[in-house]
Amino acid sequence: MSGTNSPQGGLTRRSFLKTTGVAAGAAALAGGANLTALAAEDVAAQNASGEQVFRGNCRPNCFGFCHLNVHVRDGKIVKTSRAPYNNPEYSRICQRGLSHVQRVYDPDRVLYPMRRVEGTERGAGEWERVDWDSAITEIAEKMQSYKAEFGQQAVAIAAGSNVGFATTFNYTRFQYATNCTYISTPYDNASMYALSRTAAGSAWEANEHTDLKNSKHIVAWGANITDAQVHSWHFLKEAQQNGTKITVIDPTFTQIANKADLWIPIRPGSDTALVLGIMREFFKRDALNEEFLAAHTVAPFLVNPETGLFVRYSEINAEAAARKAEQEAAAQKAALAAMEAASSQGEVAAGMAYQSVLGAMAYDDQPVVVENGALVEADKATAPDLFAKYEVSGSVCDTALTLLRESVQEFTPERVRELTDVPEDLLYQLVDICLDQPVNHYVGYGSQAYSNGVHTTHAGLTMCGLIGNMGYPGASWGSQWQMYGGFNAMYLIGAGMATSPTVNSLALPEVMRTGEFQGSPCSIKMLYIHTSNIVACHPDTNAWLRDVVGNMEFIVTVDSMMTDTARYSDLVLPVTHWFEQVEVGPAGQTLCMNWNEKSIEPLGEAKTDVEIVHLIAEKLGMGDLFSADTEEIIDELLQSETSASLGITLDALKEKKEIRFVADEPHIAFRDGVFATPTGRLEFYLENPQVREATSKVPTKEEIDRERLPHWFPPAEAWPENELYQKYPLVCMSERPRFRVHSQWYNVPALRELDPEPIVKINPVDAEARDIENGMYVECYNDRGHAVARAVVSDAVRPGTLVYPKGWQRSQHKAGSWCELLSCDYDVFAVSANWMDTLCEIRPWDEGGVL
Ligand SMILES: Nc1nc2c(c(=O)[nH]1)N[C@H]1C(S)=C(S)[C@@H](COP(=O)(O)OP(=O)(O)OC[C@H]3O[C@@H](n4cnc5c(=O)[nH]c(N)nc54)[C@H](O)[C@@H]3O)O[C@H]1N2
Ligand SMILES: Nc1nc2c(c(=O)[nH]1)N[C@H]1C(S)=C(S)[C@@H](COP(=O)(O)OP(=O)(O)OC[C@H]3O[C@@H](n4cnc5c(=O)[nH]c(N)nc54)[C@H](O)[C@@H]3O)O[C@H]1N2
Ligand code: SF4
Ligand SMILES: [Mo]
Repeated sequence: MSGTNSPQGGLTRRSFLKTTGVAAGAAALAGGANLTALAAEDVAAQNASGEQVFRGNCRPNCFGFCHLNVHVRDGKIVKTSRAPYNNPEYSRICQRGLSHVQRVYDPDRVLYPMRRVEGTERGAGEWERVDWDSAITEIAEKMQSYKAEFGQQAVAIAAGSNVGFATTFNYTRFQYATNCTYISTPYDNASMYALSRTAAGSAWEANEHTDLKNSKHIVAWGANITDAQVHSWHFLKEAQQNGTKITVIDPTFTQIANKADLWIPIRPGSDTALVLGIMREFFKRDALNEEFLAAHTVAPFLVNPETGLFVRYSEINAEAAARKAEQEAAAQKAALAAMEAASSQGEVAAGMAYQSVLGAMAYDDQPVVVENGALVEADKATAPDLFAKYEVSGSVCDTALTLLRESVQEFTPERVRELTDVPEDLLYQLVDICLDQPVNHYVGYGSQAYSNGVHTTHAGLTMCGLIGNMGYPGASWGSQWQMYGGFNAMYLIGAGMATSPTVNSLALPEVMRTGEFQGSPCSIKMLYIHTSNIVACHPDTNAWLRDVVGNMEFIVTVDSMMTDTARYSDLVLPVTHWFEQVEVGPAGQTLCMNWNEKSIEPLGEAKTDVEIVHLIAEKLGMGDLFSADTEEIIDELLQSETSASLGITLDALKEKKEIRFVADEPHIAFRDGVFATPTGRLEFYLENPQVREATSKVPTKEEIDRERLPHWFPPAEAWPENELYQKYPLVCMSERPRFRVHSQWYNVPALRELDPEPIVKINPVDAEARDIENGMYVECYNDRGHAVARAVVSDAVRPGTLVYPKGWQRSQHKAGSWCELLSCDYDVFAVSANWMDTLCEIRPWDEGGVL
């Protein structure tokens, strides 16, 4: 596929745009200075007609954070249009951004506090309007009475994936101050955890998208960029038009696969095996970047086979041992002093102070490497032996690189084919591509959506480390989005510290069923849910409804829409839509803090989250700790050295609308091979594998040992060797639809016209075997639940799999819902949801049930 062919009679798409200047086409297809001018003209013209235009920041978590013009006439939003980013390459809008009017004035909006009618079932949809004061009074009284009767942990707060700067962090402060249990939601954690533990990357750090043009190849691993990153697809397309080749690794022939130069179909859940096979080839072809490995990775470090730890200089040098003992004693002393100082704030705060001082202590005790046959401190070596073998205190030690080389040997091309279904010739082609640097491995969330997902990114970063394909323009692994972390963290803990636990939502059904968490009693009676549609979006809906909703005495949901989660609540509080309040969008792929003006007065009696928290806090007697003014909170959150150094202040945000929070541009992850890990290197070998978040599962010694290096194990459920496969032979995968972000925009007429109801895509072979015809209703089911949707029979779907666009409300399915099919199982280290690690069967269905 070549970028120079074009449907416009030999003109490239770029020159076509330049010569015609068609505004509509231009707005939809590309960014550029002339387009920004067009947008600005549009706004000026509208202003003349008496319309007011405000700056909105669109902030579902699609990672875009597009700047929008919100056009207001007579106090009503009449239109949204694209507003310029400072860097015009980022000025985008999509059909969701264009249809906000229908979202703001959606008949499903919650306009008043609503109470479930006494005596009716949760979910039955019988509501009565209550006034704000009684709603807030009930919340505050219930919080106090449950805590008094059952303990501090009895009230829990759960959040979803939407972020607003003041909204999110004010809730954290509230959770701390009221000492509530925090329900964490593990939505994209496998890849991010692998990134943080091996490279200390921030969130999902990778090279910025404006750098994609510098890559010779883009390899999209389980990344549905045309639909899940609509705002970023143009970067890939423009790169392709300039000669970059795109390879797609995906079980499904997706839209991006259709536009790629090469598609590598892969068995679901097997990416790690493919990466290990690539690494084996690197070793075999002697393709390693030895300078990078020696200077920027733990490759040359000797590993003690008895302990699994790096051999340290203090083990072989008496002087270093004495120095370390001294440092340890000093650290103990400092930690005890910190504990003492914090003791007035209670036992937990004192313990945390102790741990944090000890944890932050850096010892001058280098791992050792072998150079010219002798042991030296890693930082002193210039050309360490990457494959040294050395006896230390009676143990023969290998380097981390040797251990890696050994561990990938079983992944021969034949074995890789058996596991991944990728034939040898395609593997070799992929190896050639990986070596033809720089390569941007654009990694979506597909391969991490299985129980073994943490290892795809652990292996991927290791693979890039082996050949030095990172830290410079064009070379990267990941998909890039980050959140601003330089805010005033004291704001979160300034009103008090929580001692109540963090319970992962995947474990919550079990906690509610057993009343235990980590072996101790844990009784939760009340759940306050904000910025989340957990009933529609969380795995194993039936377990959630039965164990969590069923065992909860009181559920409050704060949303602007009557979502599934709101429906299964006792009290629903109406929150403002984004354009009815000021806020900062603090994250995204553009690496900016984004200002959002208030465009219109809140509809009905809607209030901001900040106002709601203020009201509850007031009733609890802590109103002075929680301002009702969002700007005040933003201002306080920006009181930090980092914000000052970046020039991020409330006034500057108001004026500039957008300020970058990352200095380099384009951002290059781990530029020049600098990593913020304890060793300052890419730690593909982990000395101390840790669980990401404590749950009731604890890893065994064997699991810890095997976790040190990236390794392959089959997905927990969706794998042919699983016995369940006999009964449920189809792997059930979701895809992000361009019509919704998760369940947001679910009821917007303009989008429903394009995408009216839940569908499921199935390969003709699987359809025929089950008498399923295109367009008929089908029921997908397993032991956990079912979902009914319309069948789309399509060759693009891999035989043995189903693909459904996600994000419908339960109430929009004819029966059941997609997340009923999913499991709450999780990997003990990653603690991340296994969205696609799901088996099911499918059969025809009619209105009355199964045909
Ligand atoms: N329009 C829209 N955009 C969104 C969102 C949305 O809801 N709607 N959600 C946002 C969020 S929070 C997220 S996390 C991102 C997700 O971004 P993506 O991960 O890019 O989105 P998905 O559509 O889930 O695409 C996953 C892809 O992985 C493939 N896949 C499944 N299993 C495997 C496997 O084992 N190996 C490989 N290589 N591929 C596999 C699927 O076929 C699919 O094409 O999207 C964000 N953007
Ligand atoms: N089957 C399947 N399910 C999945 C996935 C999958 O791949 N397959 N992917 C998962 C992933 S990666 C993610 S990130 C999750 C997302 O899961 P959620 O974050 O629960 O999804 P949303 O539907 O975006 O829900 C956000 C809710 O917050 C509300 N909201 C928006 N802004 C505000 C605000 O400022 N204040 C308040 N109070 N409410 C607000 C919206 O109206 C919406 O109802 O979905 C997960 N679910
Ligand atoms: S939904 Fe995402 S891509 Fe679309 S306008 Fe909003 S931020 Fe941009
Ligand atoms: Mo996500």
